[in-house]
Amino acid sequence: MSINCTNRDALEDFLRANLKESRYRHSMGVEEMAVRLARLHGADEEKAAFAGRYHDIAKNFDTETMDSYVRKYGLPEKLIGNNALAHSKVGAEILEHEFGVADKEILDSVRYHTTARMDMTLLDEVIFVADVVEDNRTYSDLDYYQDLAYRDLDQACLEILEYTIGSLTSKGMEIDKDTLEARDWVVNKIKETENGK
Ligand code: DGI
Ligand code: FE
Ligand code: FE
Repeated sequence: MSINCTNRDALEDFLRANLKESRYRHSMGVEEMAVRLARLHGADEEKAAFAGRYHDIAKNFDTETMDSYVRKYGLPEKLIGNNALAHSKVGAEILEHEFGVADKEILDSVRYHTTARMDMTLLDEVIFVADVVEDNRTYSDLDYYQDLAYRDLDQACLEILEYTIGSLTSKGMEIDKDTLEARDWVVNKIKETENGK
């Protein structure tokens, strides 16, 4: 692997030390799925592997640790106490500032892997979808979503976003602006692709 990073061994140790066993397994699953999707859809396989492997590096921090990183890196105050949204932003900062990862595309794909965003890059889409369809996931429609991800990455993004928005809405939870913008953006992208056919 030739992704630039100051100390790959230390990064690997940090990942192992900070993830629970099941989260570590998930991360290996996302790496493998991200490579598969990158190959199928023409994204950079090395970047996909790296981003997939480390995307959840901050996921298992306790709230106090997460909040201290949110403050350390001057991230938005709304992330305080919100591990679900903070872990992707904090993860990208840790990769950049503590392990010298300089590749913006990798950092952004980690940063937006939870919410997605408008104008997603191909790598953003690969990581966003791989996170949800990796082989260790256990929900009942996994086969359907994997097949969709292999055939049509934009449509997979859309259906995952629709599912997330529906599920958060039914729980009365706030939907991040990036998630709503991502949905509108991908709807348009699909429309334009169909018109161009
Ligand atoms: O870290 P993973 O579990 O692998 O997956 P993830 O990074 O997609 O995180 C899923 C969590 O993020 C789940 O608890 C729902 C939450 N989430 C995703 N989009 C939004 C969101 N939470 C809020 N409040 N708003 C969102 O738009
Ligand atoms: Fe995550
Ligand atoms: Fe994940």
